[in-house]
Amino acid sequence: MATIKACLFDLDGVIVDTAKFHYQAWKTLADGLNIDFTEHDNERLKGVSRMRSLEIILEIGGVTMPEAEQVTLATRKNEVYLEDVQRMTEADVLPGVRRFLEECRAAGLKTALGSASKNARLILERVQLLSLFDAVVDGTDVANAKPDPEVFLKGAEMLGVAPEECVVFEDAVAGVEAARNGGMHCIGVGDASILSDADFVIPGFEEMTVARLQELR
Ligand code: B16
Ligand code: MG
Repeated sequence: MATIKACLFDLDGVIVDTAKFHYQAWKTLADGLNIDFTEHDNERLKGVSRMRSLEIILEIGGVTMPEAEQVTLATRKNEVYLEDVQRMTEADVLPGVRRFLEECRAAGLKTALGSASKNARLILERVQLLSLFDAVVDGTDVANAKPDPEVFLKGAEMLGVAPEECVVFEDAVAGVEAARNGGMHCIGVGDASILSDADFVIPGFEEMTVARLQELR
């Protein structure tokens, strides 16, 4: 049985569903450029950085533009996205997440957030979860995106816990790979057929308990 001392969480798709807000904001931008950007295309942006997301959309539309213009567009998209984030409340936390975080802390486990989003702290504040995390590593703290393990290794280091004593909760394939590349355990959140590299997959946190961490080998 594995010894687990810390739980590390991805943000979008695990703690909150911000993907729908990202999609709406990118869709507005794509419409303005006459690029046909679908919800199916949006799957490719999950866990990916803001600038890389824009590159993917421009690739879909076969559009090229100078980098300075790309920065302007990405900034504008973020302003639109933040209008939705500002409206977020405690009610936007996905079912069971707050209870599981509280259970982790009561059991003496450390908790950290590991997200590609530069808005991660703001979102945690909006949904009133910031105080339940011992460490937050976000898109402003790392140079290498998932599947590079940097975001999770930094989190483990801040917690003072060895990678093999950490379990990562992830909804994206690149995030599961990042956990694996960092030598960590991983519990997938979502579809088991997609997250096949995880130790096991849960549909969400409603049935998740600290006792279930004993299933990790
Ligand atoms: P921002 P995660 C990721 O969050 C999202 O999944 C991804 O769609 C987004 O592009 C990225 O954050 C950057 O977000 O524009 O707020 O910096 O899943 O790593 O928590
Ligand atoms: Mg995610």
